[in-house]
Amino acid sequence: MNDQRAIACSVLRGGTSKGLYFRSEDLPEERSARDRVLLAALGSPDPREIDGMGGAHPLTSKVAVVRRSSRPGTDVDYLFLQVWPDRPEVSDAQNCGNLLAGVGPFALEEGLVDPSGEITEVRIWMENTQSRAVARVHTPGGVVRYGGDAHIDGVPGTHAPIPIEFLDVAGSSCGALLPTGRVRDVVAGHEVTCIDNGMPVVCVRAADLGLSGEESPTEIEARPEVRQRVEALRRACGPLMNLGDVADSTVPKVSLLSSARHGGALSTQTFIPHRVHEAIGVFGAVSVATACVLPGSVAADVAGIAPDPGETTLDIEHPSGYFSVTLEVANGPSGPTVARAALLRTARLLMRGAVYVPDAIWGDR
Ligand code: NQM
Repeated sequence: MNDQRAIACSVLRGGTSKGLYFRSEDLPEERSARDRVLLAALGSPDPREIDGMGGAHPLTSKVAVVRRSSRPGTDVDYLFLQVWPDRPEVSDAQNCGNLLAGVGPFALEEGLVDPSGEITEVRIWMENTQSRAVARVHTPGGVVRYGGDAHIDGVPGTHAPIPIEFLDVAGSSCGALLPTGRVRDVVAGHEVTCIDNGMPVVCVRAADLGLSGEESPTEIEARPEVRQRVEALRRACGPLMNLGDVADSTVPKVSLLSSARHGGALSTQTFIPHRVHEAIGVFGAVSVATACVLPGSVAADVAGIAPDPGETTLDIEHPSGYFSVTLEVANGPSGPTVARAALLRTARLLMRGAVYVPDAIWGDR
């Protein structure tokens, strides 16, 4: 036996992110021990995460912790943890709808859920936001099928579709869909819409930050004055969104909006919150799409659409394509409300085995 501890682990691509998936019982129960183990497993803190499995970017330095659920009508509980590549911190402050796409396949592979027919419905409790998702995973012959003809922008090739549905994500982090109580505010001199339909997001016009909306993530990240203004705006919005001091938090995200260029509802460039997303997060897209259907919001102004009540699908453009979000819009007493959101992701099992951390990190030998 060597001087390392083996921990059962799978690596999956979930949507446009990638992460390590663990069964909850395979990690230390105590939080600081768990975080120490995860930092070692991913190789953080180190901008290259060279001594671990992390991918040196927030989108590839992620963890999903999954267990059989004891909640009625729920199959598994899913906890998302963001492992910062460059600082020794593990955060549960936000959810991740991309890693969520891998939870169904992982639960089936691990025997936490039994396959049922061609398509298995996996009912997932999302611990970070105390809300539910239902994912439909292809399981012909009782095994997960990863291959298929569904394409999502930001991922090469095609894979089996995993449709996911959300019913109750509004206000799950901020306490209300519109946490400031208004559809539009002026913060730090900018008109914004602060919204939380699964992810706290500040919507602001790209033009207000001096951008055309066509810059790539690399080009935006190379402009320190834009980064500083976005961060100042984000920190000012945090307390107004019931998130308190957000200096060290991964939320809210800031989505810069401009007119659609490829026939979608609008175009986005999203700070998550310090790097610029190559695409857009799942709940980030749901929140921006929801803002588009709320009259008077900054997003509705930019999108210029007025969807009828019922089911509507909005294509949210982002730097590597677009993200389709289907919303069930109803007319409430104080304007339109969104009762349900649905979208399509894919996922793929990449590795199944054990990840190693030094014994001294685990601390029991
Ligand atoms: O918004 C990036 C991602 C995410 C989170 C981020 C996500 C979501 O693309 O649900 O998926 O905004 O931190 O994985």
